[in-house]
Amino acid sequence: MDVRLWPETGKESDIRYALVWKPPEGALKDLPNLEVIFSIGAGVDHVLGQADLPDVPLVRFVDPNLTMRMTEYVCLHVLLHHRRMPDYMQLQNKRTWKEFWPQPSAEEIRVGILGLGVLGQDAAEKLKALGYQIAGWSRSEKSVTGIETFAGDDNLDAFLGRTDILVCLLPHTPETEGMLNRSLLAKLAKDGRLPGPVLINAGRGKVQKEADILAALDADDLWAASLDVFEEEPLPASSPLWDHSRVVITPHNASVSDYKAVCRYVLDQIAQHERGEPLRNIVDAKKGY
Ligand code: NDP
Ligand code: OXD
Repeated sequence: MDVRLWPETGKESDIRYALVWKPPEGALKDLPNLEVIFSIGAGVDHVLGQADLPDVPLVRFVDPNLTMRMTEYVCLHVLLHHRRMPDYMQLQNKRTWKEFWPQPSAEEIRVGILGLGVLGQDAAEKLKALGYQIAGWSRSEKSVTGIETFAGDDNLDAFLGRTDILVCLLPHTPETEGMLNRSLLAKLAKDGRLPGPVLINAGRGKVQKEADILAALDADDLWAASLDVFEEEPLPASSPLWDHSRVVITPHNASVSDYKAVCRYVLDQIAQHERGEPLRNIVDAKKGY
């Protein structure tokens, strides 16, 4: 295909498709023949936030490679806290051999996944295969074999009350903004087999309140956290999260879009569109994801 790299786009009327991550304001307006915007990421909050977004379908990235990478991240961090790796790494630094900390088995640990979409469902299935007790929470009712499902705000407290390790794979929307706050974290199970509840957020940083996460850690409402996304990215060097012994930080790379996979996906969707077939994974702008 004839590909132009912004801002060297040539004649604006030549452009029929745009492939974007975080487009600069105004980059997408004044393209009179634009038919589709493709997002390089699964999340589209930053695209929907554009002031002058053209009224054409916005297609998000949904791909087995992206899903697999996120599932790797989620399984890694659930296991990391369950098997107390941060503690063992500190002991290793001190050349200390300590054999015994209580080692509950996976089947004694209840993982709850906020957001039972493409990524949440795959992570749920793989964690289930490892033996964990899994539940998921979504906006609409779901039925997933072997997984307890909860839907809507009315069932959120029941979901939290049975959760030892909370995994957030929610998009950032007006409804989800700031929902990982003090009051939500205080509702996680207190009768689990780990020393306390664990939070893993690989959804979006604006879904969490970092000051509340720190307060919950101080108050023992949380025992540990793995955070891949932050209210401000990069996470400022001044953030106390960096120094917290029970917080694991990764730089928003839980699941990075693989460029070959993105190209395959976009070429395939364009071919379908040009054959007159419907596009897949169109974002619902009203829902925001
Ligand atoms: P999906 O759209 O497939 O799933 C989103 C899930 O969230 C759905 O189950 C949806 O419910 C649920 N949800 C959304 N809003 C609400 C709400 N208000 N109340 C309850 N449930 C809600 O998205 P993906 O699984 O593909 O991706 C999820 C997010 O992961 C992305 O939006 C992105 O922010 C993040 N991401 C992060 C990456 C990283 O590297 N850190 C990489 C890739 C994605 P329902 O099913 O009922 O619609
Ligand atoms: C995404 C991301 O949304 O990488 O795909 O955050």
